Amino acid sequence: MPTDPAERAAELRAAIEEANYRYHVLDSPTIEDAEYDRLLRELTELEAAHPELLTPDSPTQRVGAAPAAGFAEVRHEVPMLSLGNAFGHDELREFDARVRRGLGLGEEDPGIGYVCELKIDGLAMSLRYEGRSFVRGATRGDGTTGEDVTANLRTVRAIPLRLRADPPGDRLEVRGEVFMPRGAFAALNEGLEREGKPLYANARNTAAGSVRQKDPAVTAGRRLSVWCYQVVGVPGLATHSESLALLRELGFPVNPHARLVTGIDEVIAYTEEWAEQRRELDYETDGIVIKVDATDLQQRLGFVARAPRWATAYKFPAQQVTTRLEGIEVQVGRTGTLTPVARLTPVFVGGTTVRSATLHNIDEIRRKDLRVGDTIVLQRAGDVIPEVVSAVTDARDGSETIWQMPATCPVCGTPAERGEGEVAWRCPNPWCPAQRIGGLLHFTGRGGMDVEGAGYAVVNQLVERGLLNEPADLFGLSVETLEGLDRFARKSAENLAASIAAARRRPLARILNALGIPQVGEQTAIDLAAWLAGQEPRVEDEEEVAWTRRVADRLGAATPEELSEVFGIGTVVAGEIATYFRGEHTRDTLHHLLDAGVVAEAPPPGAAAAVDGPLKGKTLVVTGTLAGFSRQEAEDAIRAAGGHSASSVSAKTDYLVAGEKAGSKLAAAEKLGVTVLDEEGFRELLG
Ligand code: 3B8
Repeated sequence: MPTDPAERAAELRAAIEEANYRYHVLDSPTIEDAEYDRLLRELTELEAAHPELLTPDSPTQRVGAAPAAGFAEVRHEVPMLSLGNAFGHDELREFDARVRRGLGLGEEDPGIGYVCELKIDGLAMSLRYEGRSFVRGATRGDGTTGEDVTANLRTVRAIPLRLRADPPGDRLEVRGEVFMPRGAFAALNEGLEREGKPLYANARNTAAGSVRQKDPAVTAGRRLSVWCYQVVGVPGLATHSESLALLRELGFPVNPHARLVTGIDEVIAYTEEWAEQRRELDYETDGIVIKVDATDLQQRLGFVARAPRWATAYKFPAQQVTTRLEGIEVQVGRTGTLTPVARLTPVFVGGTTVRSATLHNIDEIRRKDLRVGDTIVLQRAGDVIPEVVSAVTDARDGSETIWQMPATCPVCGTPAERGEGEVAWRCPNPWCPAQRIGGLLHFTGRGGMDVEGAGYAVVNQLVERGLLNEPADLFGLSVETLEGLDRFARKSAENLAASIAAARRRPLARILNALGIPQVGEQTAIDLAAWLAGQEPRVEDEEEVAWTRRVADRLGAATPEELSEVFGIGTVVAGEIATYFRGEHTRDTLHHLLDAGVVAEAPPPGAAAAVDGPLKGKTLVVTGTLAGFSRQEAEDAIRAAGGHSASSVSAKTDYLVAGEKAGSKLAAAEKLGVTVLDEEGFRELLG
């Protein structure tokens, strides 16, 4: 053993890196866990005794300090796109036909070389290396801007902190999917169960939460892993297969089941092979990714909207199971909407244990003729929320009962109302506790002030104890108070207090969205913020506090006429917004927030300027389910193309994009003569 500490440190690092590589990349561990821990401990001690030997890419540096503020934004130089979807083999053949047509190939030409990969149900990440060192890890975010989660990703042992070989060029970006292995997820839930704590619903969301939480030590305990599948910006790679080989050489874990095949029939055979076999893997997959292998062909095919034309994601068919409808409960939302929710005998479907599923509204229950006590068919496809498909009428024995919507709000007892032509019943009582809790949760939620750790359990307790009556109260909660909550220890109370403190300053649009102004969703909040910033530009050197006050005053004085001039706001909504800000209750709410030290970040200059694109100046509404886009993706695609995504159909709407099960919005569009597009038409419009 060398006596020179520098030499010994190098030796230990090499041994630890080798062990990691053998474990995560080669899947053939050569040393015991105990030996690994011993090496790591020796290196830690050595570095403590000789701090000059410490390097940022040392394996001891996986668990570092939490970033002081929230996660910094990261702009992806090359956008992180998403994949189009193919459901069923016919759609796979259509994908192949599009590829061949795009390349000008005829029937007689040979099959395309495709790489088939398992589609890992995790989170897309970007990993950046300078020289051989891991320097930055970021989430996909909206594809253009993600979050810097380097400190958390360093704890993922499958991510090499140092490369095994020099990368081509001095900078390298690798993309891959971070996930929580089934085994790690099960172990985590078993631990929680023993402690009597609530369980996590599924591995993917738990992995997402683990990557986005504040303390790297917590992430380290979650045993996340990664499969890498893409190299960005390395010239001279002729095929995707070569990229995968390069990734392996550099020391990245590349899924061993990727396969190069020829022609779509072989792709289909691969999907069949994995449809069942995938259940034996220690990680969840929700489909197969198919990529044109040749890089020059990829370049010729290019991109549509925000997805490459040279790749697609085949989604495994939805899993269906049967279970029993034990009862129907009514939930009261933030706006008072009463939503019937099915209480089910728990079943495992699509990677999650499902205990409840929304039934949307009473009309839906009648249409499907669902009765309490029925055996029902439940379906869950990919990341889609579980859906009650139908009742198994043959299984009825006569004991089933027809359910009635309660006449009163189950929370406050106020008689429920249903507006003319509306499907939903509502609780009209603005003081209903359910609405208050819903409103507060909206305030603390992701699209709002994003207070990590202020979920239902916490908000509900705070409201019940009279500690949280209105949004501003949140900012007055002390660590001591929080420590008194059920299941709170000093550390969790401190963490929550820190995330509350961090939430004091948020972009103006997010604050506006957080308020839960009637009819104002994410997009309208963005438009309103841009307008306000134009009306009340922040003067150079002006404190944000002062600017926030000016903006609040301006809002309080806004007339319906002015508001209806704001891009994207119609006259009806303008009236509601003006009434809301004139209300005494709103004024109090805002003043209390300002007094509690809430400040708005000014939108960046030019935020209001429309993006140039095929949808510039157009307003679109998306309704129903689209096969190839989630709702968020469709709205992002509209904004990226310069368009405006609104939530309700009006005379100002240029297009309604109607997917499966489009309902009242489709009817409204037809009545107003608004052009209705199907998904295909929408894609064409996006160019
Ligand atoms: C291009 C290629 C997105 C992806 C991609 O296992 C692109 O390749 C992508 F725009 O999202 N979840 C994979 C997986 C995901 C993607 C991918 N390959 N294996 C996955």
